Parts: sequence; structure tokens; C-alpha cells
Amino acid sequence: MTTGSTEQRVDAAADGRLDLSGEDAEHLKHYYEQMLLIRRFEERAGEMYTKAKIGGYCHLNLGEEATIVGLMAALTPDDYIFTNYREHGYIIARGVEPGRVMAELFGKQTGVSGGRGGSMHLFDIGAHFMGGYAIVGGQIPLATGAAYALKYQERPGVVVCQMGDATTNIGAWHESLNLAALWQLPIIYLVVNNGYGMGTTVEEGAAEPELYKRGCAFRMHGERVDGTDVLAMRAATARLRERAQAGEPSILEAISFRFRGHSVIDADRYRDPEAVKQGRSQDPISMFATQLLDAKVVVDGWLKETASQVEREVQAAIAFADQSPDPPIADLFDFMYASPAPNTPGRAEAHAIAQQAQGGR
Ligand SMILES: Cc1ncc(C[n+]2csc(CCOP(=O)(O)OP(=O)(O)O)c2C)c(N)n1
Ligand SMILES: [Mg+2]
Repeated sequence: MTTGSTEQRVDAAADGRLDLSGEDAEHLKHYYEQMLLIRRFEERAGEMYTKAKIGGYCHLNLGEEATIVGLMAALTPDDYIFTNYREHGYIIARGVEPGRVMAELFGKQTGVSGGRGGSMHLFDIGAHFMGGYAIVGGQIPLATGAAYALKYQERPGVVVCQMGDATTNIGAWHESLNLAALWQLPIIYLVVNNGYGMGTTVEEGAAEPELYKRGCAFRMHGERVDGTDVLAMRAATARLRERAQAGEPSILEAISFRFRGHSVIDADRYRDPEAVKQGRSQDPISMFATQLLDAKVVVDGWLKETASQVEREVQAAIAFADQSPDPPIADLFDFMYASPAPNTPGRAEAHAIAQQAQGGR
């Protein structure tokens, strides 16, 4: 049931021999803008972390822009998305304002999760963006349950459950795939293979390192796609989305490259600098720019203008986050439980606790 046929597409894209005839120029330009927006957003997020504007953990999508934008281009508003903690780009490409995302990273009240989640817990119900999970594999049973709900309630749409390569070694992955296949759920398991789970390579961690084949125990279809090629990614997602709608869940393995360390504080000493240089040279954004120029979809001036417009947009997102208020102390214990629990401190106690923490000031 698994297929290796997509490996041919990887080669074709790597050669840059992509056929753009029949493509809508406005769509192509939009993909480029979105990828650049994610790139600049992430670069600036890394910078804001070093300025201590962002606390906690922070993982960037640098190098994964084409995977994200290609994925979103093939989804509809009915679809639901669950991701791991490396998710800033996904929620932006899903249409949520970058300012609300940056504000969440800053822990501000105007953030998508009210400043309570931070980098790893982005959420927006209107966009059907269901998070942002810090526990490796935590999203997989939930996404599978959501796919079950869609089917049970006879609602339209499919679920995309994104994760990293190393996450396919977690027990919840195998349990969830079993049920998804058994119950013919409308779900795509997107595995972003960036070669590493922190400092451990795929080959060191997975007995079957060709991850798209790992569904064979459940007779689940799997495909591998070049995650640096936005159009190949869009096509693969569209194909597997159709299958999902017909009750055939699948695995989509996107081969990708992590431009920096695992998180913003990882010095990345375990990777060969030459391999990193080589990986970065396959930059999905500049490769797409070359394709657009070659096909005369855009001219140099448009690329420059787009670059400045994106800079401005990210700068505005930072300004918005900076100027936004912190969440009020009185709300500190809100949303801890879905319904009132006797041991939940109230607003007065929240104030007292906060004052005590601040040394009685
Ligand atoms: C259950 C659990 N175990 C360990 C960790 C620590 N941890 C955080 S990210 C990570 C690696 C995951 O790698 P991968 O799935 O390839 O995703 P990537 O970070 O490469 O996108 C680990 C082990 C965790 N967060 N949760
Ligand atoms: Mg990984």
C-alpha cells in the first residue's frame, strides 16, 4: 500500500525544472509572499528572544516555509490543523494576523492564546488551528479524535496532524494510526522530516528511516515529498486530502532542512558545518524566486518591493506585541478548569498571590 513513487518528484524539483504553465500568477506570488513573511517573522522572533522579549522555549520554522505554505494552499477553511511546538509559520499561513502571533510569543493579552500559551501553544478556533503541543506526540491522539468527530458528525473537512520525524517513534503515533486506519478517518499525518529530533538523527532513532513507510503495519498509504518545493507540497496535500475525504488516512513525509538549531538556544554543535551550509543552499524561498523570475511571473523590482513590504509587516507585528498590555493579574487563574473547581483561587486571591510574589509591592 505504501508507495515510493513521489521520490521522483523530489528529483524533479531539486533540478529546478518545474513547469509553471497553467499556474495562476497571483497564487504563485502569494505563496512567495507568505514564505517570506514566515522567514522574516522567524528571524525576528529569534532576535526578540535574545532581547528577552520572549520567554520559555522557542522553535523556529526557518527552512520549512515551502512545506507550510504548500500545505495550507491545498486546505479549505473546513479543515482542522494540529501541530507540534514548531508552529509559528503554520498559524500565520493559515491567515491569523502576525501581530497576534508575536503578541503571544511576548506573553501579551492580545496574543492568540491570551498570552497564556507562548510560542509552543498557539491556538485559534476561528482558523481551525487547534495548537501548538509541547509534549512530543501530544497532538496525535487529539487530532485522530478530531478526525473521528468529523466522521461521526458527518461534517465536511479533514484533519492535518503535523509532527516532526522523531515523533514517529512515540507510542501514541502507532496507536493513533491503527485506529485511523481501522475506522477510515479523514486525516493526513504530516511528518516534517528535518533529519533530527533535537541532536538525534532519523537513522539513529527509527528502525524504518523511510518514515512514509511506517504506516505499513496498518496498511496505511504513505508518500514522500520534497518539502522545499511549495508546489510539490501543495499537489501532494491535495492528493492526500482527497483520499482522506474518501475515508483513507495517510502519511505525508516532507523532506525538509532545519536552518538553525533545534530551538533558539541550541548551539547546533552536533551537525557538520559543511552539511549545514549545503542544506541552507537549498533555500526554498530563493529557489522559488529563481523559478518565478525564469518563468517571468515576477521581475526583480517586485521581489524587492515584496521584501520591504514584508519587513514592514513584521515590524508592525513587533510594535503591536510590544505595545500590548500584559494579561491582568486578576485573570491569573482563569481558564484553569472548564468548570469551577473548589480549589481554584479567585480574583482576590490571585491579586494577593501576585503581590506576594512581587515582594508585597
Ligand atoms: C514526550 C516528550 N519527550 C521528550 C520531549 C523533549 N523534546 C522536545 S522536542 C524533541 C525532539 C522532537 O523532534 P522531531 O519530532 O523530529 O521534531 P522537530 O523538533 O525536529 O521539529 C524532544 C525529544 C518532549 N517535549 N516530550
Ligand atoms: Mg525533526
